[in-house]
Amino acid sequence: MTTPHPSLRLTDDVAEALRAGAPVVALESTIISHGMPYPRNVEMAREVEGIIRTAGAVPATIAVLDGTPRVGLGDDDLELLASSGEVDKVSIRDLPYVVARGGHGATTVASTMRLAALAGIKVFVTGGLGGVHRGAQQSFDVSADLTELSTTDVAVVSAGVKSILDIGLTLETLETLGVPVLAVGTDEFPSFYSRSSGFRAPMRVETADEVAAIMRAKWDLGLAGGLVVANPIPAKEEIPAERIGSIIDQALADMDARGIHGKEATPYLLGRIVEITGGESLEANIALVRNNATFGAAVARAYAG
Ligand code: PSU
Ligand code: MN
Repeated sequence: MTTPHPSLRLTDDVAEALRAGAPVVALESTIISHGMPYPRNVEMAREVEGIIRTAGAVPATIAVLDGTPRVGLGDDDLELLASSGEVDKVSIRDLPYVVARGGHGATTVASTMRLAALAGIKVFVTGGLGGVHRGAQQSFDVSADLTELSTTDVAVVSAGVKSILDIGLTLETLETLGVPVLAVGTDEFPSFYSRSSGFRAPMRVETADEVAAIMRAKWDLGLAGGLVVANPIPAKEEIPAERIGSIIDQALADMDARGIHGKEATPYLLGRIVEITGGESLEANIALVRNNATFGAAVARAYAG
């Protein structure tokens, strides 16, 4: 095992599990502070921790609080992340700033991966990954989630990539960066709210054991970096691609009309899609996170052996 980096503060249960080589699952906090409205966000955060515990792993939600990178949070911490307006969205480039200033930061996939790796955690569960934005040919807006996946040894369980992004260019970039993309039980790469995306998944797996074996094979070969585990939303909870497609187009048009870009883009789009769907997208989002928590805990158990 890795000794956790001394700048991190771990909860006792997370520290103990890591010492014992027991399964631990990292969770991000941008999804709480900037991905869902209050109070569904904090209910989701608590529920997902419970799912992971029930499945036999220890949840470690990650955030920066008062300048300290925290791995494992208490109930009050989750409440603060969910309800305070004072929590910045913190990706890799923002980490030094929020730490030095003693601020609060909700970590993205990229920064959660990095802090998880510094703690010695190998499996991370989220909802959706960042990627190459539509129009990135002009805007250069490519999430640091992708570059992080190229360097940091963590498997990230998501429901794929939303079509607020350019899914084809995101998959091409992951190939360039040497990141395995494993779709669970499907030939098609899933697109978050929908099981289909129109893109074939590069690799298919059926079980958590297979994912764990691929993680070992990658790192045993000295191939640095993460893996994308793309777990489709359950069929009964999906919003079919035909229906969500036009809603996403509407949200993108509204974003452009308001001149929103950069780190505000993803939070704005998620919120706007919740508004346009009258909350249906929020319920789908929560359902897919639950499903990922169950599978991610199984991967963590399989990897811990
Ligand atoms: N996609 C979602 N929900 C989210 C995010 C993405 O469906 O909450 C968040 C994640 O934290 C992801 C981040 O890492 O947005 C990507 O932001 P950016 O594109 O600014 O890197
Ligand atoms: Mn961006």
